[in-house]
Amino acid sequence: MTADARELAAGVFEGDRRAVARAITRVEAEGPSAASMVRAVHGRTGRGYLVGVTGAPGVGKSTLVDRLTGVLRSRGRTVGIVAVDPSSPFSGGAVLGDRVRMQAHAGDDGVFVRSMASRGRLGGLSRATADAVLVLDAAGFDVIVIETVGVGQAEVEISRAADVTLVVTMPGGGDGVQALKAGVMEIADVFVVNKADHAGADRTAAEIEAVLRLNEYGPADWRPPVLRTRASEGGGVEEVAGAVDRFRARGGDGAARRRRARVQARVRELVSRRFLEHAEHAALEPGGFDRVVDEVADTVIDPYTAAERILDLAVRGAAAGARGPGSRREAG
Ligand SMILES: Nc1nc2c(ncn2[C@@H]2O[C@H](COP(=O)(O)OP(=O)(O)OP(=O)(O)O)[C@@H](O)[C@H]2O)c(=O)[nH]1
Ligand SMILES: [Mg+2]
Repeated sequence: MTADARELAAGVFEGDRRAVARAITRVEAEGPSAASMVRAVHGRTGRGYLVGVTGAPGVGKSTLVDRLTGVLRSRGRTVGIVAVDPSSPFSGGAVLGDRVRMQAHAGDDGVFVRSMASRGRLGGLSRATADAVLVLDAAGFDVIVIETVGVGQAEVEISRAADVTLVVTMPGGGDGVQALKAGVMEIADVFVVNKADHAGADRTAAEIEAVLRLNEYGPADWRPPVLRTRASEGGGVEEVAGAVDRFRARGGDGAARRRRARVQARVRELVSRRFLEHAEHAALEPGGFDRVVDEVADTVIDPYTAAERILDLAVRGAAAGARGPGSRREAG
């Protein structure tokens, strides 16, 4: 951990907004400074409650998050928000839109909003988002909201990583349930049918209820409620906050298990990434990885043999590195 990161972390622990912003910028970047930053703050994490909000573009997630933030603030809770700006062409203006909406909380030290762009770097997005959440957690925010568009697997994964997941939809075209992408239905702890001022909200809610009756989604001790909101006026948002509280307050070890699954997934992901980096760039001689790939492309060897060979070389290289310095690149 660098002295630099430690100093920044001290600012984060005090809730210094500039330090929080700079720390998030660090974790957004790929490379050793992100790891160093996380190392510096991680001991202070684990207290914030993580609320994932996902749904198709334009259903009103940001509007809902804004209103929910208002409700939480009125109860004295502080709120950190990470909004993942999708690479989807539907939502080009999301970042600006979020900023404008969040003006309602401008000047409120109890609210911190950060937008992250997913464009062109889906691979590192979930890591960067998870690390930004850790920074906000270490800064002492009571609730941390993660808004993602439920379009890609990475975005869905990000929401799944929360303590509670809200799936937002809206009435439309009589295909409310079809509009929920496969994989999104399963992760919802709370369903929100927003834009309930539009026609068809009751029908959409009924369709979701019907699907829920036929399937065993989510934790065994919890039946996901289907709530209707009019986020632009704040209608129904108190009920959403209430559902989150009830989910949080329920007994059992569900919350601990989810948390454990979350950190397990993170550690696994980091190990795979690091291992691949090591195999590609450090364990084999320069160009070695590409040469193995060439052999597969030329059908000299098959992909399984290639993987075995690389694994073998990488593990042997790592073992040699563990015995003495100099034979392997230092990991960040
Ligand atoms: N009629 C109606 N419009 C709403 C409601 N909630 C949000 N909107 C509008 O729907 C539009 C999209 O709202 P956003 O909150 O930006 O939706 P989003 O899901 O965050 O959108 P992306 O982040 O771009 O995916 C905006 O014009 C909102 O004003 C509602 O309850 N009723
Ligand atoms: Mg939004």
